[in-house]
Amino acid sequence: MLNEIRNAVLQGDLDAAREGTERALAAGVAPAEILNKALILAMDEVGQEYESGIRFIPEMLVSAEAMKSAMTILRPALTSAGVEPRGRIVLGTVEGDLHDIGKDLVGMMLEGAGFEVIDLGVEVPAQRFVEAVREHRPDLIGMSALLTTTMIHMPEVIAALRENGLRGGVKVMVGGAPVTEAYALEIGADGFAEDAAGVVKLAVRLVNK
Ligand code: B1M
Repeated sequence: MLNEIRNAVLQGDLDAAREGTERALAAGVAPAEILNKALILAMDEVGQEYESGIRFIPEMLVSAEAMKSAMTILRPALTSAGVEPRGRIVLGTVEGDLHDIGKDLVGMMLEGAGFEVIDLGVEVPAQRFVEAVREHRPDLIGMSALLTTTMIHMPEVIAALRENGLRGGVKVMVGGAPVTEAYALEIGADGFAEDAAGVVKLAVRLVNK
């Protein structure tokens, strides 16, 4: 049964992923088993295949959608079983920037890896990140920027967190096409990831630090 769900996610079959999850829950399989041994396992494979060039972005997106479809069934069961997420992440595309395809993919992969993702959407001003950190107390924040003219808002968010005494309690990840490792270092972020597979590894590393 777990293998069926895993295959459904790998193949990007939304109905099979959801129905397989329903069947497994009805048969008494523990929600955490379904999450760890089918869904997260499949998304790990998706990430590895993307890194090796076997899978491309559209295929990664359909698998992430299948994972999301299964999660609509699994999430209430996980909550009532008291399964803790791996960590909580506030995610958004920075001020002035409305590109959200990459950010959404990053969010889906993080959810697929067992993180709780609070997605603030696009064109998110620094103050909104600050409010979200106050409200949700995340372990991490993730900022995405696709424009050279908007990535400059990333250090503003970091400065605003610092000014509000919140920087110490949250790790900051940045990414997006124009963003580099060197830029992340320069602005005092805690990490940079090039793509959605890399961001999962980064998030796991940062929450375990
Ligand atoms: Co725009 N756009 N766009 N655009 N657009 C780019 C980014 C551009 C490179 C195109 C070009 O000129 N060749 C260029 C930027 C140039 C620059 O600044 N260097 C550009 C421009 C100029 C603009 C406008 C200014 C155009 C105009 O109006 N004159 C305008 C700006 C609007 C605004 O934001 N205020 C604009 C508008 C748009 C559309 C609305 C038409 C549309 C966006 C639709 C949407 O997102 N809902 C759009 C699109 C689609 C693109 C391109 C073609 C594709 C972007 C994309 O979705 N890629 C893009 C050119 C290109 O990249 N080939 C372009 C697929 C996506 C999966 O990849 O977003 O890179 P990506 O995300 C990756 C990684 O970057 C990384 O992981 C993701 C998955 O692997 N990543 C992270 C992303 N966020 C991360 C966060 C992390 C870690 C990793 O940690 C938190």
